[in-house]
Amino acid sequence: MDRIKEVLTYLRQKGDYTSGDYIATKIGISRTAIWKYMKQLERMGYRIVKLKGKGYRLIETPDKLYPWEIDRHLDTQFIGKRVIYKEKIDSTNTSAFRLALGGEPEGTCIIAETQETGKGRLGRKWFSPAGKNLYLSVVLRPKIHPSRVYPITFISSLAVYDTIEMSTGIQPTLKWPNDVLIKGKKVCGTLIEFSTEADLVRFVIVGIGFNINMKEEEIDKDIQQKATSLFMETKKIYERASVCGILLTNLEKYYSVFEKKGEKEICEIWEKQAAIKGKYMEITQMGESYKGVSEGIDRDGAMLLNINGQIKKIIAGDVNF
Ligand code: BT5
Repeated sequence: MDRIKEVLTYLRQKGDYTSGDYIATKIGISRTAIWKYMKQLERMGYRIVKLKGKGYRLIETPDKLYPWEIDRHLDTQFIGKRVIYKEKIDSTNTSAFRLALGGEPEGTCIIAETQETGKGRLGRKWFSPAGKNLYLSVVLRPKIHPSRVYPITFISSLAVYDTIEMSTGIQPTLKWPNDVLIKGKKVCGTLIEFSTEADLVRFVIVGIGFNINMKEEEIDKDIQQKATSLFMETKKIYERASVCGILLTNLEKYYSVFEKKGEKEICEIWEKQAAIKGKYMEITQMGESYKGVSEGIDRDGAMLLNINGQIKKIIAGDVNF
């Protein structure tokens, strides 16, 4: 993989024809090996033309989430430095969980073009059409008590918020606890899963489903009314590897705020951005429904709902405005 990345770097350097000899000398491999890499790149969807006496020229990069393509847009110390890429997977969260149990280090990102059993919360499904959106999971290993895990969902939502704003100029809305919406429709959801040992968190898996280039007619009928994508909002196609690099960079930015300043700071930033204080809402939780005015969120991420003067703390649920 590192060789592929190197070959691509030299191919892109001049933006013109690059001789096989030049790349071969730079990398320290034979011209035949270079030719083999060109063939491999073509099989992966890259379009390369060869001109006698001039060399190779890259004319098209495929819309694939290859690790080295994401890396070009990454500005992090550890998140996304190792990316495991799959065309198809059961669920990136399930896979990341398995890998983390086996000792996968902090920052590793598992990404797939499609998921066969993408998961939402409470056993719900995450619709994951191939080659359109982002489905990824990141392994984090914060040294915290399990009670402090919940606000990590907000780290993800805030990172997605900034990514949408930077990529499209649109300011989305944040909906408690884990949604990012554009004009009331869901563009992204986060699923946190974690493992503990005694009083400590062993690892947290941050799973993000982020709709990028999905078109209206490609959406499952069940969710057509409530889901959207960046394409549907702007009528533009986005380079997913670039959006992914920006997202992982933003994720590390907010994770470092969490590590340095704690969950209280993250909850405060999220609360401000979500502008939920004083909003009337209905929250359903395990079949029970509560109506009241939001007093904001607690430092552990729970919603504080003022129901006729009484404050009820709701740990998890679904909000209706
Ligand atoms: C979530 O659950 O929003 C968390 C979604 C996390 C998905 C990612 S994808 C990568 C990683 N691997 C996984 O297996 N999962 C994570 P929840 O709040 O329960 O919302 C689920 C509900 O959102 C569903 O019941 C649908 O109504 C709706 N939904 C499903 N797919 C959607 C999509 N692609 N876009 C928008 N809404 C969707």
